[in-house]
Amino acid sequence: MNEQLVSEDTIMQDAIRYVKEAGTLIMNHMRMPLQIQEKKNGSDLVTEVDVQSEQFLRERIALHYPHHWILSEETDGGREDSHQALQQPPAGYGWIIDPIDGTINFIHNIAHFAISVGIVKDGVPICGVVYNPVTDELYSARKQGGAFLNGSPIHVGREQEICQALLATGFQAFDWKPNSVVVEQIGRMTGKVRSVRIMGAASLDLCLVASGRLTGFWHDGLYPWDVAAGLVILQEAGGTITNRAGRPFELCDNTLVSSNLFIHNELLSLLEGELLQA
Ligand code: 2AM
Ligand code: CA
Repeated sequence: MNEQLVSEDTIMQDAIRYVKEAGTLIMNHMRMPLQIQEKKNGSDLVTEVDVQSEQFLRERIALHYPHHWILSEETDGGREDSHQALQQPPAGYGWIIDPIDGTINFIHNIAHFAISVGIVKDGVPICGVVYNPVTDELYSARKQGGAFLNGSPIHVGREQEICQALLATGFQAFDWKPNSVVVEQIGRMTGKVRSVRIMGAASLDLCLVASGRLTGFWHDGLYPWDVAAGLVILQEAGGTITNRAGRPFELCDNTLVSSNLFIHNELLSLLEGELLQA
């Protein structure tokens, strides 16, 4: 097949197929003994299942789309420049993969982890697929094509007031410490928003905002593979995603603030005054 002639709809359907197959691979390892390795510390972990899921996805993509580039956590995450890899993204189509987002949840048998596959064209995210193989929930979106959960359209929530907002955030692995900026941020939210959750899988958390279960999600220090798919799904569901300065979110940004749009400015204001720059 001439891949130049393949439609984006076909690419999207293939992404869904590969992600579901990776989900089966992961489920076959659940509740089995795992080989767990520390990457940088005891909160930054990888299992052989992360690696197998990634290899599987990379092989599938390389076989069917040999001219598309791939950026994935376990292959590219060790590079010092990986966070900035997309500041000048390669031309053409690229796949940005997290083979298991929410690895700590996976290790602890908590059903909140996902395979996340985002597709970009000339640096612009155009498709996103996020699949939780335990709940069998598959979120998908194509730019200007709407967002879906298992094929049904989804939309962000209607909460207009910050006091009605259920938010989520999370810790980057190295920021799990007593004086963490996240602890201070959560402190700012107390008494002002309905509550704050720490669910542990950024791609899925973005999809929870997209489907109106959460009102907003913020997180510092994420990588392109945590975000590329959820970004498209959230935007197609009517949500907004910026950095903490309020500018449109870019994949190499170090801060992320997402919401149903109505509460966005108030959320940014609550987060204002932080030490970290966007
Ligand atoms: P992971 O499970 O793939 O590591 C937890 O708040 C969220 O942040 C998860 O999506 C987690 O992804 C991500 N995260 C935390 N530390 C990370 C790191 N060092 N590299 C990549 N993603 C990280
Ligand atoms: Ca991961």
